[in-house]
Amino acid sequence: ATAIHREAYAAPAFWIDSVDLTFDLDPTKTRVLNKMRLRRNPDVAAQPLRLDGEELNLARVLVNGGGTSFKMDGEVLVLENLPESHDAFDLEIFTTCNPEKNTQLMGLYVSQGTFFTQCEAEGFRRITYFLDRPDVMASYTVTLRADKTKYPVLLSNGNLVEQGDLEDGRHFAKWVDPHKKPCYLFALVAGQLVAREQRITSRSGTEHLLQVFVRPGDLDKTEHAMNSLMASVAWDEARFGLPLDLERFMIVATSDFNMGAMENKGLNIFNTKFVLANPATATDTDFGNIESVVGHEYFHNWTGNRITCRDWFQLSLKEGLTVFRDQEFSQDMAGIDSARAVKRIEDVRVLRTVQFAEDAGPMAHPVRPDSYVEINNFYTVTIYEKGSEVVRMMQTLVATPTDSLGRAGFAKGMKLYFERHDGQAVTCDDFAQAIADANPGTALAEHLGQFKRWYSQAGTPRLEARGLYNAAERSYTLSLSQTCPATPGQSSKEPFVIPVTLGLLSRDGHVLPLQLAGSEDSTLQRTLVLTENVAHFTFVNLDSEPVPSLLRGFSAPVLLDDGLSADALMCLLAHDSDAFNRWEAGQRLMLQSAVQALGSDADLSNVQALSPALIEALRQVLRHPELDAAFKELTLTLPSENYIADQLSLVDPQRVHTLREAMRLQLATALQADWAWALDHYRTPGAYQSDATSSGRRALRGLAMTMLCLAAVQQGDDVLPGKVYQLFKDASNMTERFNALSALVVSGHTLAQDALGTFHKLFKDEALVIDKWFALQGSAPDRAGDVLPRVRQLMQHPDFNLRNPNRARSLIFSYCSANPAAFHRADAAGYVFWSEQVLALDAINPQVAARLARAMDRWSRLTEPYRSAAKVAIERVAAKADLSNDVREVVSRALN
Ligand code: BAL
Ligand code: ZN
Repeated sequence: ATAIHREAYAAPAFWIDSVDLTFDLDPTKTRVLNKMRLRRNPDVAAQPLRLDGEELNLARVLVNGGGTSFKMDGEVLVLENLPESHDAFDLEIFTTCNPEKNTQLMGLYVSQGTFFTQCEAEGFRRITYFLDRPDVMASYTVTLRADKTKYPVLLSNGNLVEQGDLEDGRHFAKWVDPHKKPCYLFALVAGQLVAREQRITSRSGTEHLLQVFVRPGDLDKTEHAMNSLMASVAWDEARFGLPLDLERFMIVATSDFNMGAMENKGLNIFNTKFVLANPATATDTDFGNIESVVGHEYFHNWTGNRITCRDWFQLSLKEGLTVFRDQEFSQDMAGIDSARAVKRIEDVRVLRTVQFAEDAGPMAHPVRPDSYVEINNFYTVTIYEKGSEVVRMMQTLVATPTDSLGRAGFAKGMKLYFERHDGQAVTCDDFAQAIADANPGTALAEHLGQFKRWYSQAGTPRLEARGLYNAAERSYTLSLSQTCPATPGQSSKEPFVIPVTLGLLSRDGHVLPLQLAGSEDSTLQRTLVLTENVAHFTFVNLDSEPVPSLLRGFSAPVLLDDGLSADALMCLLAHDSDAFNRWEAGQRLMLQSAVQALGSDADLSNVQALSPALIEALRQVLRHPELDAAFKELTLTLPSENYIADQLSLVDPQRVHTLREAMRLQLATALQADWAWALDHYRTPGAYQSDATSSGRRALRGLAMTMLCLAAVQQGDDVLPGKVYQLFKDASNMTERFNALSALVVSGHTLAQDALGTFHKLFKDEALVIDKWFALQGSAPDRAGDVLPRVRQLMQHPDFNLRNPNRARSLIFSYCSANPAAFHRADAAGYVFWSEQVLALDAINPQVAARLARAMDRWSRLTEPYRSAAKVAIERVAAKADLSNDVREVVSRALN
């Protein structure tokens, strides 16, 4: 397969103005009649029409109603003898396809007897021949015909304009989408579904119908998704003035889906995981995820659908922006400031553990990549989460004295973006230009050209900060410098524009005013903008040496090295008014303890890596009368094994695991009485509520249960685990039940097996809960090398199904990607398992296989014997002749 390059972009030689599609839906042979109206693009030299297609059976091609000659170039349909004039002409193509055989879940497929589609990025070509590229935007009319008993519900994009019965027990529905769209936003659904419906009136007074379609029996799990959808509609209108532009907005859930969800115009298709929830089956995390994914897909209606991407290199134009919007939405929904901070911490934790690792590995790529082999491989945390950080920095950089967060300026920029580009397919440059042009005189406008390096340069910049206090001058000079490591294809980097939001504290924790030398203004917090490799900022009128609180709220996606002492970090942990940095201080202290212990020759299983002072500081947080439970849970959770490993140049996963387990046990036993207090103090009596405060209480109780079980197992005490087992059995909601189950499994108590059996019996008909059951076992601590045999055994379980992406992810990915010490075995058996599963999945679903392939991204930093064994396993996959482009690209990059 050859790489596609961003620089090679050329406008299409033809435009498609309208498409009229008729589907005769049949699981094994669906007939698709595609009538298009096309015209030559006058700006492009005359050339043949080349239509993309994949796994289609072509029956007929007519031009203006008559036969025409055509040829095939691979799977591309080439038409050379088209009318030469620039007038529009009709092209009719008749094809068939086999949805039941479509295990890739791209294009038209069948899931549990219902037809679904997935077209982004290049799935429409598996439905009909087309110019399958996002800059070709057409009007769609869609007629669906199918057996009325088997497929009573027939849905497509836009508005239902006609429906009725046909002969032989069949019926039809005709849909017209009033908005032009690229084909990746096309969707159809046909099957036995029921809907929760809600009529709403927008701020401007227009009426809309909202529908959430699910399988019969799942209706009692749709209330939260509907509430989230209504909240999303209201939020986008209130915050950005963006209303719902359709009479009807539909969400349909399917249990077979490659991604989380898909923003097809007016007909979002969702993985059930992000729709179905009730207190008995879904955790607080599920409730939160549903709110954010429903928001995300809905917000795409403007950022993605009304304005779309010119080409797939611009993917972050819609994804980074829409993630930013869904993160802001979730923060606004959380309400109180402390809950907003918790959401921010959670988002940053994902960015730093997953995206920073991507930036440091073989798949590193810029937010706007320069080339790809398979676009499906580029739906990454870099495009999404780092892309969101780039948008967030733009907001920060358009701040003014009267709009300190930049929200008003950013909203102005969005308005200009829509004024300029509504209905168009554009680039990341167009977006950045609009935000900057709407905010003249701001840092973004001043540095726009340089700022856009965040789009073009891969890698995580390192920001070094050092402060020097001058007692005689009562001044403090902060020196900031930046570097960025080389990434594949980019050996040297130019400096980035880095917004550094900071505050200063006195050693005893008081807020100090910030006054830059030469300025009269004094504030409690400000944002410095670093544009050079090195810059110095001097603050005056300081009576003592301050403790700097840098990069507040994680104001830029960089690795910060501030050289702060443990004492200074203790001060921030106890006093910082910025909740993010308060949490970060605790994480840094734990990380420092871990790195120090790993660098020593100590027996890691018995090492007391956390200092008494740090334990005491963490106790103060846990017992704090004012801090929220959610914040406490985050602060008392150790950095993950993967994140600890990321700080090391050479990684021995077993040593990292042993050390983190020892640290956790230390925290469990040293604070045992405090954990018992927390478990009791944070009960949430009464009916289940999914709000931030209640969820936080449950999260902290969950951590307390795990810590108490760990301590109990160590001490040979069965009473406490018995109590947790009782909590498991008596729980009135899934969060509490799963937390209790997880505490037993994680601590390795003998009651765990019994609890797992009970859990399966209770929820055997709830697919999403059974996914949790598999995932918990795949990610369980490996005490005797028994996790892999257990995973292999679970693959034989009647409930396991490799074809279902959720199930494959729950067991196989949990083991390979989220359980490093069980996966990196000295006997290489984990790697053998990985290579077998990548190959098995590749034959079914290359997209899912390529995701699993990435579990080996960090192989070259492993110590021996892991490193060599990992390489052998990757080479074994790479040696397979008929590998998909998806997997081939990942393993080739890993070996390069
Ligand atoms: N566009 C693919 C799914 C999503 O990001 O919403
Ligand atoms: Zn998206």
